[in-house]
Amino acid sequence: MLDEILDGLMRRYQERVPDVSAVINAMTKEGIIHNAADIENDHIAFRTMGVEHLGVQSLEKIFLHYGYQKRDYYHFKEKKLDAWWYAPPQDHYPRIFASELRVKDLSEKTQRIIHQYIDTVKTDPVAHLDLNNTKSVDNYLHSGLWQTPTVEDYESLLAESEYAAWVIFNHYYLNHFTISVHNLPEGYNTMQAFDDFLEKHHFKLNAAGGKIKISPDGKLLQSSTVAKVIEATFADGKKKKIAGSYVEFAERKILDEFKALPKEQIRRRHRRDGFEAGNADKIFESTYRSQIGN
Ligand code: OOG
Ligand code: NI
Repeated sequence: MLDEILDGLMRRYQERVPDVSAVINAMTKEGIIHNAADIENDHIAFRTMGVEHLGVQSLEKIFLHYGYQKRDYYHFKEKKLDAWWYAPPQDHYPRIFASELRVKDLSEKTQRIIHQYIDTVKTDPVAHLDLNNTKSVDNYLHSGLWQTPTVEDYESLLAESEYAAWVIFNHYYLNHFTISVHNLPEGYNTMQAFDDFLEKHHFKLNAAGGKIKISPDGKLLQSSTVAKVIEATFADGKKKKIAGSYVEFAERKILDEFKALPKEQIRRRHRRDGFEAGNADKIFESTYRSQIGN
């Protein structure tokens, strides 16, 4: 059942983000993998509006129902975001990183614009879902929760919070999936080696804070492509090129106490788990104008 929900998320995401297929094709052509099924999905990420009825406490109910466990909390002061990560019920499922915008911390004007859209949602939509019905969950995750914004509103939001603008337009569409690089063949199994491969194939990487984001313990390394620019149609029929979604890459190094284990015995629990606020802060910028060059 969880498989159906994750497959549905990945299918729409792959349709919307050409870099997904492009990266998988490049990896297959190079002989790094046989096919997409060989890729370990490290985590997927969602963005939400942090208000009553919406936000992480609403969305998380879906994943808690399917056996995910809530783990650490992260705060992003400048970006006015909160986030949590969730451990999957089994190792072959991706972790989840879910963030929400602290709407109350924004200017009055921005709050007014946001509420103009989201106030049509009067109660927690997830509370009304039959969570055992994978079809209705899948539908929910791909439904427009509120009306498509006008270009003017979108641009006003963009000026104060790029995240706010992204969520108002994209709703809960998957923000990214993440390829684990540490289990790839030799020559591609470090973040640097994988980034070299990506750049050789002309993928543009998010350079905020450097292309490779490294946790203070040195054990979680992350990179991401810059979001694909999509031609979006707004409420008034006006079109504008805006940020869509992106692809992320992660290398999780083996924890010191398991360094001596033979390679074939290494499992997820032997590697650095969780996330890192300093890395995440820069990865958020994969959809920012400063990175997509829009
Ligand atoms: C999430 C950014 C953070 C990570 O792995 O730390 C992140 C986002 O852009 O919504 O993905
Ligand atoms: Ni991520």
